[in-house]
Amino acid sequence: MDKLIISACICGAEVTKEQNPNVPYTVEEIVREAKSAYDAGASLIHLHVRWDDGTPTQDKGRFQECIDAIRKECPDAIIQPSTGGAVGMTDLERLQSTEVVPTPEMATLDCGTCNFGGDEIFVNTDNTIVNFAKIMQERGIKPECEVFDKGMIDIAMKTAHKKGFLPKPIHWDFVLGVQMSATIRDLVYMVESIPEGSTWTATGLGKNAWHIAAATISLGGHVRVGFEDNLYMEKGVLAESNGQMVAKVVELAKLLGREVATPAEAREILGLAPLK
Ligand code: KMH
Ligand code: ZN
Repeated sequence: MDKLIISACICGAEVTKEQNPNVPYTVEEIVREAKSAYDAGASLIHLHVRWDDGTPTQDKGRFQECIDAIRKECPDAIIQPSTGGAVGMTDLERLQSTEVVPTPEMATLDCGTCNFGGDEIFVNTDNTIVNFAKIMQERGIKPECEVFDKGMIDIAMKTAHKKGFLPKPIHWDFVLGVQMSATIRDLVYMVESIPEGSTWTATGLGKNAWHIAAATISLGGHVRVGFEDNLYMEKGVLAESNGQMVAKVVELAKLLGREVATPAEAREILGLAPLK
């Protein structure tokens, strides 16, 4: 079994300080949260950014500022900007996060449209998926395919992969508990549905975070945790930082006998070039 890559989704676009005062908005807060996760054992930072008032943005300048500042504190972390942004953003807005310098090693590729609660719909048409994958390929960015249900695996394969813009081995992130439920059965179904040779990460929204993390560690996948997906350490106990959540995953890994990957080892597992 590969060593365990821990991804920290430190900020997200939807969660607020009203829900947990430790959710970061400003550049300083985003750096604080990235560093807490990195120091605790995360090798990958999945990044959304906000304006100081908490409004989500895909502004290229804001991404550049945050990534430059994170890089100073977490020199070898894999920084993976979101191209999902927030519900309602245009494709052009969303793609700005791939235009920072130097070009990101990875970025997310959302592989289908899904319900995001209430009247919110996160739109990713087949053409969007193909276009994003093509641009990432041209820029040398490795996609992490965000799949919110099994159908999105099929969509990714019959669109971007079939057209040659999403070559194997593909890296997937199973986001469970948004539109698909988040049982162990769901997780196993997703794992058994991806092409051979793939690598995968899983995350469970809210209360699903910890059983999905434990099962993922046991099944040989990689784990994502952080404020984007969950605000609690356990029922009724708010997380103080992303680092606290990463530390809980490190502890679970230790209990289950799985070693945690360094950023260099994570790059090797994901097929990324070593850091120069
Ligand atoms: N905030 C969601 C609408 C991603 O980062 O690519 C999209 C999202 C997925 O979080
Ligand atoms: Zn995200």
